[in-house]
Amino acid sequence: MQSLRTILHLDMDAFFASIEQRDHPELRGKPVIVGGSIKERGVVATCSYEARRFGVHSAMPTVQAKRLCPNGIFLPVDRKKYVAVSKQLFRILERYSPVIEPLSIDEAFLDVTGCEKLFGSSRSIALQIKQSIQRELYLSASVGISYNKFLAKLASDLKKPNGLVEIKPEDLTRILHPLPISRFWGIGKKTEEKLQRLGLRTIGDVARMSIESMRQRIGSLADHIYQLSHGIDERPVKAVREVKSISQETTFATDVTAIRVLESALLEQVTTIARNMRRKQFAGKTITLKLRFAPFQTVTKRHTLSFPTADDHTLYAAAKQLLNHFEISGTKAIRLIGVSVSQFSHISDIQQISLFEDIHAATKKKELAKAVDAIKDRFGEHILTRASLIQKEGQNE
Ligand code: TTP
Ligand code: MG
Repeated sequence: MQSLRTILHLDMDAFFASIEQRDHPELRGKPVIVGGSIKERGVVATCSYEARRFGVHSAMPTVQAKRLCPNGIFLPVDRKKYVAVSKQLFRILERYSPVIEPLSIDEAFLDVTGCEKLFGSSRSIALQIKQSIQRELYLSASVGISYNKFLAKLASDLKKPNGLVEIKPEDLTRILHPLPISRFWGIGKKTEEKLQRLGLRTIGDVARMSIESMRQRIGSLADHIYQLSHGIDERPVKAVREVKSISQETTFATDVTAIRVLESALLEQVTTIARNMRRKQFAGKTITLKLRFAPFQTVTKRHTLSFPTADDHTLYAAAKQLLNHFEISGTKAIRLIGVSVSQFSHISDIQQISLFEDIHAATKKKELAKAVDAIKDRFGEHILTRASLIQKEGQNE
């Protein structure tokens, strides 16, 4: 049974060419071709719909485009400008849903499930987005609406340019099944060829096959393709928000004065944060410690390391040092402790490990952290606990 979701897929129309037509009114209504030059054996990045009538399309050598459309207006790619417009586009989309998955410079999925109360029906949300883009950017977009990603993406392409198409469950046989198998989204050319060799031409042909014979003929991909042919696609819209920091906080049931209890809480928090960072492939430089003294005085201290890390030990050592700076004497009661790590880099960008670390030991530690993460992923967060945490739990008894 599929969960009920409402997903929009938005794709700008002739993106680079439309921006040029917007900025140069004399180009409107004309065949505009944006791409590399003939001299440099360039290819077409895109072209206006007027140029498409001549058979020009993306990735075609510009020399061939010139032959097909000799009176076309050929322009170079002004990538900086298009990236700036793309940023403005995504700012508009963010007003309508926090769950946005960009697919390219001019294309995104939006999960708008539950946004109906705020903005009206999914069709009305799509219309509002299209209108905002038109009013603010003077550009047109095509939007597809459906209950999953595959169908929403398909829908946005059905009435380009300036389209708005919704695919409902009852439309499957009418809209989906007559389409050629090249419209399956996310399957490679090889699989497509395999399906062709089986004599399957349309998505409907696939839907009518028995799943057993599909499995025999194309192996492990059979189930996925079969599901798509029946309009089933459970892939979620994956929001990529810029993560600026990862933090953890603990509010104690009773105010705490013992440093060991604070340290244990801190270790647990840092371990969780570090694991989360490794999962996201992040390494962070700045560690911020937050303490709330009873009744409600909150103080923070931060430290920036000379190198980014996702290592539990290094992060914990830094956090503990910050805690020591507070000189908790056992008299001041603490209600809340929290820690956050920020100033992230992507792990793949970090070539160097700390000069002060033994490389072998560092690798070992990383391997250990990876193994622990894998176990926790399988069995849950609380399966492995560090010795000092167990000690803390023992003390509490
Ligand atoms: P697309 O969305 O594929 O194309 P488009 O927006 O120009 O036209 P459509 O109305 O069919 O959506 O790609 C978006 C931009 O990405 C496009 O304007 C130019 C660039 N691009 C390339 O540079 N090379 C390519 O091969 C393709 C397909 C796109
Ligand atoms: Mg586009």
